[in-house]
Amino acid sequence: MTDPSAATGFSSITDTLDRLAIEVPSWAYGNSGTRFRVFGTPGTPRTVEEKIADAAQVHAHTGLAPSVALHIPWDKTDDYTALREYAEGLGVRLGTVNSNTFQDEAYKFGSLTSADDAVRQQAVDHHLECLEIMGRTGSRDLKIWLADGANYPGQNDLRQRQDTLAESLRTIYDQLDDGQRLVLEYKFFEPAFYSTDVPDWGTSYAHVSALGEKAMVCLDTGHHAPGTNIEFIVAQLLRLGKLGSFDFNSRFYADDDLIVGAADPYQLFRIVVEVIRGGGLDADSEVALMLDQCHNIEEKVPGQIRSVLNVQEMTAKALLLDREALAQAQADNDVLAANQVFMDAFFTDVRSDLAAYREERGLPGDPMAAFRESGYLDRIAADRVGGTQSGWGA
Ligand code: LRH
Ligand code: MN
Ligand code: MN
Repeated sequence: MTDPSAATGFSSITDTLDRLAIEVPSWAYGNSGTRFRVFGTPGTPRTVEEKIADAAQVHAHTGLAPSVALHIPWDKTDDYTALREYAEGLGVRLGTVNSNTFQDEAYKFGSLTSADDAVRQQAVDHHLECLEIMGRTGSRDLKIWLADGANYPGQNDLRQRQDTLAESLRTIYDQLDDGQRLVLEYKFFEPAFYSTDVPDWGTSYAHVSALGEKAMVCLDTGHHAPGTNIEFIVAQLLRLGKLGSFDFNSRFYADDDLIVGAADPYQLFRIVVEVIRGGGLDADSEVALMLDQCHNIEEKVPGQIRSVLNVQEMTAKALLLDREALAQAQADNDVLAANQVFMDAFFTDVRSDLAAYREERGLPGDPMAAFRESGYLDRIAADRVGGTQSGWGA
């Protein structure tokens, strides 16, 4: 029998695929929703340990998600060393620590950008606490997303807030240990609708460049205006050596945080093509791939499994892009040939090759089916009764 993977060249990409690691967010396992309603799911975690146990299921079935991002204060605990050991006992690591200055009354008018020194100090102190936690969890990255901004023209002194932000970030940055990084996430709207203090990659880039080598940009795929060419931003930031991490998700309309690759798998493919082109999947790459998602109506653990599989599938297609043929067509200015080479990679069906690839590594060929058959969801629904289910914001 002929080897089916020979036709697609699949065997040439497995070394890179083996390196693919996608961090999952602890908050994906909690309940979430919209401002209209939060729907609960039976078996939703009540503690950070239960969130980590769910995340470990994603890794066990896919081999793709070896670490879990934490959110402080949502995942606060008394003993982070014990939490780290607990996670490692389940086969996963604790990853990025996400700060949170978007839910306290004190930050109604801003946090790291606030003109009020006491408020700003409170926000800085929160980040210093996150750094302390990172020391104990063994985390590399502190991720900062700010809700700071204004709803009305004239509300804030835009210039003051950039200056104050730079000062606040400097104070935090100076406390980073060797090997730790600060990643600054941008978002063009919400909850501030007129002006956001870190609205775009350029603003994030300006701040992290001023800080130094340990500061990088975080690109959340859901944080752009419709029609934005995100792969261009990826190419540019990689070129500048400042793409620290991704928050992957899909958006249909706003900052939906829906399953990555669900709205527009072709966009995800184009993004991954640029990640590979810029060395983001090389063995020495420090670009962190992470999901930033919530599952409002679907089951959360299989929602996360589907998500990491979507990234894996688009990565396989992107790795199969015939770069030589593409370079030739580009050099010839053969627009249609170049586009065809590109589309051929996107339309290559890698699903059976990926199933075989997983089985060769002792993983289920169909992780979604294997998880469903494992009975895990029934077990957690039965076990996790009582207590308060965690959710986005708790
Ligand atoms: C808000 C947001 C942001 C953060 C997350 C915790 O937009 O989705 O992307 O990373 O909340
Ligand atoms: Mn995000
Ligand atoms: Mn977001």
